[in-house]
Formats: sequence, C-alpha cells, structure tokens
Amino acid sequence: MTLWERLARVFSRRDAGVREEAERILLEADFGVAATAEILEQVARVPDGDLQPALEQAVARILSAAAPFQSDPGRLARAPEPPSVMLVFGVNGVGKTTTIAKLGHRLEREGRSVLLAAADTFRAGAREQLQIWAERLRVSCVGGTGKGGDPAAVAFDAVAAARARGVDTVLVDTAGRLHTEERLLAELAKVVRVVAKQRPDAPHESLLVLDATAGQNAVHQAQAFAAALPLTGIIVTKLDGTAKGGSVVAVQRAIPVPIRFVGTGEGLEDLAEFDAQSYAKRLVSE
Ligand SMILES: Nc1nc2c(ncn2[C@@H]2O[C@H](COP(=O)(O)OP(=O)(O)OP(=O)(O)O)[C@@H](O)[C@H]2O)c(=O)[nH]1
Ligand SMILES: [Mg+2]
Repeated sequence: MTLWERLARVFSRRDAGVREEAERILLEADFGVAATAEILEQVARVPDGDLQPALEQAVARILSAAAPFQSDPGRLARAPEPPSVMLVFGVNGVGKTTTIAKLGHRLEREGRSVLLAAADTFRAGAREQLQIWAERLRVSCVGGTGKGGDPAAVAFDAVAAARARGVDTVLVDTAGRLHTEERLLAELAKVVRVVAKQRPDAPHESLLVLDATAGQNAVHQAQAFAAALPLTGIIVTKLDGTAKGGSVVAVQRAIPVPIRFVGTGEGLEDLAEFDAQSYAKRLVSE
C-alpha cells in the first residue's frame, strides 16, 4: 500500500483517533516528529477530496524549504578560475566513494575534466577503490601513500596537481566517520581550511552524503556535520533500497542545506537531480 492509501483509510474514519493513527503512519515512514506535526497541521482543515494533493503539497513545501539557497540542485558550482574543488563527507558506508564516481561521470558529461583525490587515508583499500572508479571514468586519481596520511595534505596536493594539469574539477573523497566523534569532524574542518589556503574561494562544494535507509539517524548525522562544516548540499543515497524515504523530509526540516541529488543504485548513471515536487509525489502516492 502507498503511504496515501494507508492515510486515506485512516482519514475516512470519523473517530477521535484519526490524528494519532495518521501520526503513527508518518512516523513509521521516517518523517520524524517535527515534519509529521507540520504536515498534519497543514492538512487538518482540508476537505476529504483534496487530501491527497494537500499532503503532497505539505511534503513538497518542507522539501523546498532550502530552495532559496540553491534553486538548481543539479548545477554543481564552477569556480571562475579552475580548478573547482568539491569535498564529499559522511559516515561510514553511506556511499561517498560511489557518489564521487557518479559526480565525476556527470561532470565529464558536462564537458568538465575531473581529477579524483583519495583523501580517505584511513580505511585499507580506499585508495584502490577510488582508483578503480578513476580507471572506469578514464580520469586521474591522486592520493597519499595509503593508510595513515593526512587527508588535508592529500586534498592540498590534489588541488595543486589539478592546477598544474589544467583540470577543471577536483573531487575529494574522505574517510567515513561517525558524526558523534568531534575529533573526526575537526579533521574535516581542517581539510576545508587547508583547501582554502590553496584558493580562498574553495571548497566550491561541500557535500554531505546520507543513506536514506538510516531513518532518524540521518537527521542526527545531518545536524552534526552541518554544525561542524559549512555544507553546500546533501546527497541522499540508496533510495532504491527503501520503501520509506521519509527521512529526507525529516532532514530537510532539520537543517537548511539543500538536497541536491539522490542516489538510486550502484551504477554510474544512478544519480538523479533532486526535485521536491516529484519526490513528494513519489513518497506520498507511489
Ligand atoms: N543500492 C544502492 N547502493 C549504493 C548506492 N550508493 C552506494 N551504494 C553501495 O553502498 C556500498 C558502500 O558504498 P561506498 O561508496 O564504498 O561508501 P563509502 O561511504 O565511500 O564507504 P566508506 O568509505 O567505507 O565510508 C557499496 O556497496 C555501494 O555500491 C545507492 O544509491 N544505491
Ligand atoms: Mg569510501
């Protein structure tokens, strides 16, 4: 059953438990307490026949809340002088490295040359994983000598390399880290500072990757990363693996950082620009 079918069944009843029941359905779909309250508030006085579009509208409104900051989610920032620098952050296993490859693919298609920087100096095999993607994309990959290096130094060197080679955009992969570890978030803040030493307008994008299946934990991740770093966007992955997806609404309700892309699979093409209206429709009615 779609979310709408479940809610419609509840709304068609006339007893006093309707609100509680609707609340439970939305919370189970990962909308979170704040977004759930806001949505129910907005549809409270809508006539029955208009409920479905009203629900979609209420969801879309929350999802568009960050739109004034980024009216075109799919347009990746481009520095007036190359290279543009894009950093990608997130907790372990959310899909950062895969997303870097997808972004690289997208940029190449837009005619922008790309260099990948392996600044995940923590996990064994991280550099090799990025290198494999680089070979598939036919782009270069630079990085430290492996485990234990300084990610900020890798990022710094990568920007220098891109400048020397005339590459348009550097995509920097970072190690997965828990949002509750302040020391690890501070390490990312250092990457941002060091990159800014290379070029004062960098980084041009600081993107947080969230896993759609993480539920309310994704909200906590978003809040912690946003407090530690100036984010320019969020990418939500693994939407193909969940029937819920309400966590995206909860995240957008919690922090004013625009959702830019959604990941819908493991392949290079499985990255779509985020669209609030169609996402709301999909969430409520499909
Ligand atoms: N179904 C699905 N799987 C995805 C998606 N994005 C990434 N994955 C898979 O998630 C797993 C982890 O992806 P990685 O890109 O290695 O994640 P990561 O965040 O770089 O991981 P760490 O570097 O270990 O923190 C891999 O099996 C990917 O194929 C997506 O949008 N959908
Ligand atoms: Mg990785």
